[in-house]
Amino acid sequence: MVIPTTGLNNCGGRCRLLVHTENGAIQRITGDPAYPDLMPCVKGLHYADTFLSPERLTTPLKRAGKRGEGRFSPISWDEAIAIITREWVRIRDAYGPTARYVNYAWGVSGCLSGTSLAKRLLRLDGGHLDYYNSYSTACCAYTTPYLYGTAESGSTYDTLLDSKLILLWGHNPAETRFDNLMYYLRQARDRHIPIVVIDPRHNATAKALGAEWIPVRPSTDAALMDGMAYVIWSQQLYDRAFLTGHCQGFTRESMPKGAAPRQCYFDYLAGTTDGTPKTPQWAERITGVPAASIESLARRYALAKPAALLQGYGGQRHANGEQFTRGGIALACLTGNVGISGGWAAGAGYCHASYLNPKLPSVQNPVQAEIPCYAWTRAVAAPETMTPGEGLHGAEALPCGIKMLVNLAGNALINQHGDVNRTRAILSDESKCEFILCSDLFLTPSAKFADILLPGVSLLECENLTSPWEQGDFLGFCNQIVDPVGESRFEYDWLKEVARNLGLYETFTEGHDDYRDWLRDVYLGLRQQKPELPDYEDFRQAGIYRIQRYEPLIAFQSRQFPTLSGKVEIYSPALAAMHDPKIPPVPGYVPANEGPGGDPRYPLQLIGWHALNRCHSIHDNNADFQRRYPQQLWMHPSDAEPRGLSTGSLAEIWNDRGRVQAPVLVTEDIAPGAVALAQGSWYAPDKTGVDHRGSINVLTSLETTPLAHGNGQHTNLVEVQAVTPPPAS
Ligand SMILES: Nc1nc2c(c(=O)[nH]1)N[C@H]1C(S)=C(S)[C@@H](COP(=O)(O)OP(=O)(O)OC[C@H]3O[C@@H](n4cnc5c(=O)[nH]c(N)nc54)[C@H](O)[C@@H]3O)O[C@H]1N2
Ligand SMILES: Nc1nc2c(c(=O)[nH]1)N[C@H]1C(S)=C(S)[C@@H](COP(=O)(O)OP(=O)(O)OC[C@H]3O[C@@H](n4cnc5c(=O)[nH]c(N)nc54)[C@H](O)[C@@H]3O)O[C@H]1N2
Ligand SMILES: [Mo]
Repeated sequence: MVIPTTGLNNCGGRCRLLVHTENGAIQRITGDPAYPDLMPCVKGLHYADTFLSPERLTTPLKRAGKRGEGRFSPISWDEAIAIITREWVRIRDAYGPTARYVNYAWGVSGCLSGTSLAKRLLRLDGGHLDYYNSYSTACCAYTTPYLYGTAESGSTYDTLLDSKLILLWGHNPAETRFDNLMYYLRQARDRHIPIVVIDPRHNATAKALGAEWIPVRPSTDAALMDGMAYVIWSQQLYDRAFLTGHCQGFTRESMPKGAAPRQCYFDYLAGTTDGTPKTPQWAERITGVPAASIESLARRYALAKPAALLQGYGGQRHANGEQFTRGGIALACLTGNVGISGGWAAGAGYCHASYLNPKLPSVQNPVQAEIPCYAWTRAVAAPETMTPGEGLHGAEALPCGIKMLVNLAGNALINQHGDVNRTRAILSDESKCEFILCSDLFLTPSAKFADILLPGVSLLECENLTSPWEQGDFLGFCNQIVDPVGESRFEYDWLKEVARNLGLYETFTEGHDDYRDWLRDVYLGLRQQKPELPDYEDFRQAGIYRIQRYEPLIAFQSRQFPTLSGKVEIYSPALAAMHDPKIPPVPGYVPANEGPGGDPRYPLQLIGWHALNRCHSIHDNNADFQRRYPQQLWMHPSDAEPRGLSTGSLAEIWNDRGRVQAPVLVTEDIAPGAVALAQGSWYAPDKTGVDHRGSINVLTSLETTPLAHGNGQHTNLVEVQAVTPPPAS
């Protein structure tokens, strides 16, 4: 039998999968040539190996040792549900609903997820502290609206085929996917559209497309953008009509009332007020990109109209990620590449064209307070410091700290969050957070910190509705292929029992005893909006529905910008009013604390990236993948040689926050002074606390970014040295 289904993890795509079974057992998973833009990568092809492994959790577990030790005793579902209900109510009554928090977790990125269901139940029961932002796009999604009035600055990727030059800036879709972006980039390459990749690493996309690579020092992109803008301004290559017609603050004449004319972007470039012209030579000293390359790139970008500058999220997951976003938008506007096919407006680049978002009816949260998602550890450890200035929304202060953490299908309690050693200390203190509830497939580094750990079902064991990761023209269906492993349960099936104990069964389920009934009703609701959708049974069998009459969408084609001024706010009065030197009124480079040269003890800049072989931490325990894709520290020969390191040497990488070990890959594919470890490998400390899997978050910082209060997890200073092998015994 061949059963069609779709991926459900947060991996940058929702691939079309064909699961081949014999007598109910999975033989293999393949792609479907009928959907060439939705072909799976190595992860999708190996879901059965990863998810149906003998390491699966099979029963509910209750913590037996100290929190975080990873010792548990099996308990029955009834017992687990009774404990959950008791803690849920106890914490609500003792501390109020704001003490309950559902952590960022995207292991299940479909219509029904444990996370969205738990929030639903908490809201029906008095509410919970919520979060805003994401670990993905904190800086770009928060900052883009200051300039454009919206984060929807992306067009559909098919429009890239009208480009004459494509810049991929901190973007690596050959590994991160971004829906069907590579499908169009490959076509662009075949049409000889030049493509340039700007990244500290010669990334897989540059290699796959044979693109030009411009290595840049991490966290310095905004200086490179300034240098390019300087060339375009001083050589008068800019689009005067777009600038004067649609933008505020490039020139003195277009400054808003009340702002000093010399605060404009061109004066910043000229160095009128700070005495530093942002010349390519200036930018070279900061970024490591030769001035001649900067000038050439600027000229090519300004002259090749239309040209597309796409920003990935890698450049903004930095301590000064807001400025990366603003600099990209400034260049797109400067060259008039906004609102035209083949151009690209830069910034967050969201594009929800033709998008059908299958969702449960929403329930208002009685609690107004929201924290930035990256600040949850602060809300546990030092809630009194969580103020509006620190990003608290909807309240002046928190009435108390987080006392109950619900973490369902997520590994961001430990592995995906920053500063693992600090986070571990916070979570280990049972007087702070009193109850931690997790549901996962495996005993992950986060799951080890659970008080109650529940076995979830994988995407092969349940149904769900899916939609594109970010943009696309289809609705997908996740079909159940095999029975749940052991006693594992889909989150709905125990949450509805907690609801029953709370006297909320009817309101929680609205008559849907089976979660599949919700899926059907959500689908039928969408069908009312889009009557072209097929009958539900036909849709399930097909596993996908492609929307008819799909139109390419070009962001800002109408040249309307939903800002206060109606113009693109290159000069932002709202940001100017903050008087924060880290968020200047116009775009521009702001050095990161842990930028190049920031600390003589730690001369190397460490970045992470999302590698093909994992979806965040998922698949890291797949033994076959471990052999095929070893975790390695990328290092330039000029940094490796003086440290006596060669490919295969075991290195220790450290800073004040911790130590990790990983084998080295000496390569010219990374900028000198930068080192890189793929994010997501499972934190594996020894007794002294040194991690042995190259788990990058041991080294990352919990510091939040100045405007968005986001995660700068790619900004880290470290030192590296060879680990002397232990003497042979
Ligand atoms: N295989 C795989 N794909 C994924 C995911 C996954 O875990 N695995 N996760 C998905 C999710 S949830 C997200 S949010 C996205 C993430 O998408 P991104 O955030 O775009 O992915 P990253 O790999 O972190 O960064 C993209 C590139 O930016 C580069 N980079 C890092 N620092 C800098 C810098 O300072 N300047 C510049 N110019 N470049 C820099 C990295 O080397 C990398 O090649 O990916 C999605 N796709
Ligand atoms: N240093 C650094 N840290 C990062 C990033 C980075 O670039 N650098 N990227 C950040 C980004 S963009 C993101 S989105 C976050 C991701 O953070 P998370 O969403 O927490 O990451 P995942 O590793 O995808 O966690 C998913 C968990 O769900 C489990 N799981 C998978 N399928 C199922 C299922 O069907 N049911 C249940 N119950 N469990 C399931 C998996 O075993 C896994 O433990 O990480 C962030 N962390
Ligand atoms: Mo993400």
